[in-house]
Amino acid sequence: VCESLSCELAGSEALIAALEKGMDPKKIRVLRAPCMGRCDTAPVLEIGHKHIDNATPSKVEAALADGHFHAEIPAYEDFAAYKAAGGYAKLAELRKSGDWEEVQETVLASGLRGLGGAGFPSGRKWGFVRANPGVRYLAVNGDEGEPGTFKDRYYLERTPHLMLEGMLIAAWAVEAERSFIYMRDEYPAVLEILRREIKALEGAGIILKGEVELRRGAGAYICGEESAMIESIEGKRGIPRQRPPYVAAVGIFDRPTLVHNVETLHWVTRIVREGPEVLNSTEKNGRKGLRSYSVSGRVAKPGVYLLPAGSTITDIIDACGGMAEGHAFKAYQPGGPSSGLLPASMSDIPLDFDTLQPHGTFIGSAAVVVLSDKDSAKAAALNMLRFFESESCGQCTPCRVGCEKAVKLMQADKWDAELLEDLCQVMGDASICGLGQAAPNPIRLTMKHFPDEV
Ligand code: FMN
Repeated sequence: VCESLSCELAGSEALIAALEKGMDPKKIRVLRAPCMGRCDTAPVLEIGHKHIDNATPSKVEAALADGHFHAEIPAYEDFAAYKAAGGYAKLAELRKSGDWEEVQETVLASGLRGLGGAGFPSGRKWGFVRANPGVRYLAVNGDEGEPGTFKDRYYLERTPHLMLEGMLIAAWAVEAERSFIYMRDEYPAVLEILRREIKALEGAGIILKGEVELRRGAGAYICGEESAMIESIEGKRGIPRQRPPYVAAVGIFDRPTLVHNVETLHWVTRIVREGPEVLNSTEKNGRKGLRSYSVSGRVAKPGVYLLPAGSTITDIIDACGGMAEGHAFKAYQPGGPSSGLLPASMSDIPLDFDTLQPHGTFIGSAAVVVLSDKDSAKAAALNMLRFFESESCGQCTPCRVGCEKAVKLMQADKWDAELLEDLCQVMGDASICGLGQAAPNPIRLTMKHFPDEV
């Protein structure tokens, strides 16, 4: 049963209690597992590889009686349909007579920035990778482990070839010999789609056998951090590397490696095929571009919404058909648990790269969770820190011990603000990677904006 924030808001605790009470423990074991990336249909659980959306005990009983625990493959645009609509023509043209610097210019002109969370300008990264001699590699980051994020799944379950062609264009641009797709095992339908479509690409002679390798993740959030992902691809335990050297110089099997998020590559195809205007012609609140917001929590229609990058939470809630019935807007998580919580009074900030930093937070992968007057900011912050505690890889002490201590301190009726701030300082300054560095955000923002609750 998924227990991350959106599922908790939708009643995952009551669901777990009901399942534990009603099921035969000799036959059924209930496990907690954040986050399944289906926050738009919370609460969610998985039996084998079958997902139960908007789960209830009776739906679980029916699924158990049915006995089929396989993933359901949605209808999607397959190779034949994509090719018939002009897909892979651009790749063929580039491979034949393209100038990689021209393509890099187009990508830079579009303003495309990494959509895995860090927001690094994508075209510039290509230059860094190319500057290193080599056999070079490419890795697609499909770990999507940040609770509240489900945009990569959304695109892969509909138009997988936009990512695949973008991956091959980027691989061509940096002269990568092989591409590795690191895909979380929580997305069995996506894994099956990719298996089929990579085979179709091999069959059509667009890639050689083995040129693109599909690797399964095993449920660790830390394996989305690019250097930990590379360790995992190499067959080792996924823990972040010390940097420098950066993965653009020393990546998979010590070779220069280009790492991109799934959605970033989806846009590479669209930019190369449709021109940089596909992104840079949209302007709102002084911000350029588009952003795929994964929206869940107390809104009428949760889902992935492609909106101008300058959208505020008010625009986003409007796009979702307003608040869920009976709920009044209280607070929001702008970009995953690493971004913490902001109050409804701060609803006029464009939710884009760079706009949230002055407020002590960031957009990350744009995983927006909306909280209402029925919800507790304190409980939400605790949920976020519990996630970090369980997902800390344990390599560095500030994160491993810090997350655990923070959870203990946050369980008190009244938070010890001074001690927590001291802890936040150490975690932020001294953790090796972004997990421990950003884990203080929910603590600090909750103390700042919801002092009465803590
Ligand atoms: N990037 C992703 O694309 N997917 C993830 O699931 C993901 N998880 C991360 C988890 C942690 C703890 C950290 C610190 C970073 C994570 N990232 C994730 C960001 C990656 O390290 C990296 O910046 C990104 O994959 C680069 O691709 P992009 O430039 O296309 O965004």
